[in-house]
Amino acid sequence: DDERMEWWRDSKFGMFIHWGAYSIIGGERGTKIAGGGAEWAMDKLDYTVEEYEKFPEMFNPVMFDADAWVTMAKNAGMKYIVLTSKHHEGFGLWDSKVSDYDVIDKSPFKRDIVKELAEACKKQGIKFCLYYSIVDWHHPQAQGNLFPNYNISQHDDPSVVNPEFPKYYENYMKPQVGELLKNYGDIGVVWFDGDWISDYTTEMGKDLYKYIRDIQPNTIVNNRVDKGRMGMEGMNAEGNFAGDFGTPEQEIPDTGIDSDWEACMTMNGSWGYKPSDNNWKSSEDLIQKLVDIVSKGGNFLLNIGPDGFGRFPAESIRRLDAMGEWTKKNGEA
Ligand code: FUL
Repeated sequence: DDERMEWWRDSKFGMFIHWGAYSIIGGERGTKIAGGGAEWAMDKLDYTVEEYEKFPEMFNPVMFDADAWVTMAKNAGMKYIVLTSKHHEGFGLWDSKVSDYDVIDKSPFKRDIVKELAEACKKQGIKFCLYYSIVDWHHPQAQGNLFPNYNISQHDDPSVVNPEFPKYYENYMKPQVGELLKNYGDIGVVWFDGDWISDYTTEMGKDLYKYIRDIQPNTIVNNRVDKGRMGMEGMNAEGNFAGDFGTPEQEIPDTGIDSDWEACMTMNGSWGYKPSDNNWKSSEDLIQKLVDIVSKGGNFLLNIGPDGFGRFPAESIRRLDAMGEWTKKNGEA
């Protein structure tokens, strides 16, 4: 297992990319601005499934340039990229055969984004990884038992279980994860999220972990494949099934953790594109965080939220440049 984890441990620094139909919305609806992450727009701005579908239908990021994205990551000193293949909104950025709710079937763009980014990563010699959300606000079997009037907050309530969820797991989620592992070359990491919904079980997590490793024996899987990761808890302590590494979010753990971990963080306060959020961390702050994390034995997964056209925000590009200058001067992270 040490051998399987080696490239990841050596990498130290990676790029998270949150991109989807929510990148068009930017966290705004009329006079309302969503609090927190703009990738939660569907939930926070109270869109029904039907209303929300118009965003995938207009998703046409004509300025998307996979090679340019990968070059920006590389120049910053990053060694891997984690793309949201499907976030909680349920819209897939690849050509899925088990769903029409994807960029090929639903959007005018009709380009397989996962494929383009996978190829650009391979060409430029950086590891390609995928995020996949267990939570799916679009799929009727994954929405809690109140569909179509779902209420996401009820997903924290263990008494609100959708009896159909196992079907979503078997016939939709698992096949989708299978597609991502079979059709796009080597996948460095599968980064799950949304383990907290009550319908999802540890048994499913174990099954999923095995399924992935059977298809690609070297793929690394984060701890959210299991239930119950919370902040600093949920690290993959010995004997606990919790994937291959811990995922502290927006925080840096104290020293003394002997399992593998990766701190993920935003540059402003949102994962998805959110022009109203100008609360950017300074480049100095981000460099300091990188040093802090690496000195404690972790990896740093730093997020970019491209806009609906496929551009990285200028503020993000400036910070990537600054971090690149620093990593070049001070050797690899
Ligand atoms: C969280 C999600 O709900 C956020 O939207 C984001 O993707 C973050 C990395 O994980 O649990």
